[in-house]
Amino acid sequence: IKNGWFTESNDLWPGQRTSLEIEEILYEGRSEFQNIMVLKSKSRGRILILDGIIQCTEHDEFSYQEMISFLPLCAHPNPKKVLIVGGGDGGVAREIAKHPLVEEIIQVEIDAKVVEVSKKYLPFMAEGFRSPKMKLKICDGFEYMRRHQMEFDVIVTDSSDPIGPAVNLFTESYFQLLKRALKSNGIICSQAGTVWVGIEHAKTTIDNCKKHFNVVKYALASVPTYPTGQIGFLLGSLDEGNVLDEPKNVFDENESKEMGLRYYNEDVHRSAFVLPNFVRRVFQF
Ligand code: AAT
Repeated sequence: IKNGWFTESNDLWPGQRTSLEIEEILYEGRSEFQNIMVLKSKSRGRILILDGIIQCTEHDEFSYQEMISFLPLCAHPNPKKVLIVGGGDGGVAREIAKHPLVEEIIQVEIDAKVVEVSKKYLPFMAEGFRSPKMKLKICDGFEYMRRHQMEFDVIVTDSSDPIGPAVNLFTESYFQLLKRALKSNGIICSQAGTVWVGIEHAKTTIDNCKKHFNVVKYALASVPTYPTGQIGFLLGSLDEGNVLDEPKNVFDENESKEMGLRYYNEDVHRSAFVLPNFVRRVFQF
């Protein structure tokens, strides 16, 4: 933070920075795993920052949290039991708990301090932890996965970028563990970077996933405060017949309003998988 502006810079997106004007530092501290900051910005509400990287801002988090949750949930005919890996702010849990077919949510977050800070300073996201469907476990997602088999309908990996504790969550062995932890028609969805810078990282993650999943697709959403203003999601299905881009359960406008959906709808679902030529060519879709 310098002269009232926070600047995000990282080697994953070299040569560019995102800056937001700050009104107040609400929290700053260190956990066992990372540096944690909550700032109040002038134009984007409150911001959660881990190791200098923006995880979400109050004004645009709904785009990311709805899409990473409802793309896999609605691609599945009957998502009863869901696992979330990461997502310490609670935003993904908040979204998944809204789905009427979901009965049970297990969340595995590595850092208890992120949860504690989010409950205090980001209550509009942390409300996810209050759902009666929710069970929160504090441990490494990779380690948790080793101990679970044939258990989940959907697994959402709401992970930090591939640095620090999240590196493992993009590897081939992680996708192998995900496959084992899923039921036979299970679906996964992972945060998978941006196509505008470092597209080769997304390509590597897709290739790792393709080694273990029959259907692999990539979907796009816009999130103005993430690097390049855009983020992609990797979806994988064990069921060969599931094309993933066709929602199985749909919500009409009234239901969407009641659920507080501001970004996701069935047309957005289909269109998210439509990729520009340069992306298709790199991913070989
Ligand atoms: N909900 C949007 C914000 C995130 S949060 C990513 C979370 O993943 C953090 O809470 C972090 O502590 C957790 N995490 C990291 N590694 C692991 C692990 N190995 N096991 C479990 N949880 C982990 C994502 C932001 C994306 C940013 C895009 N630039």
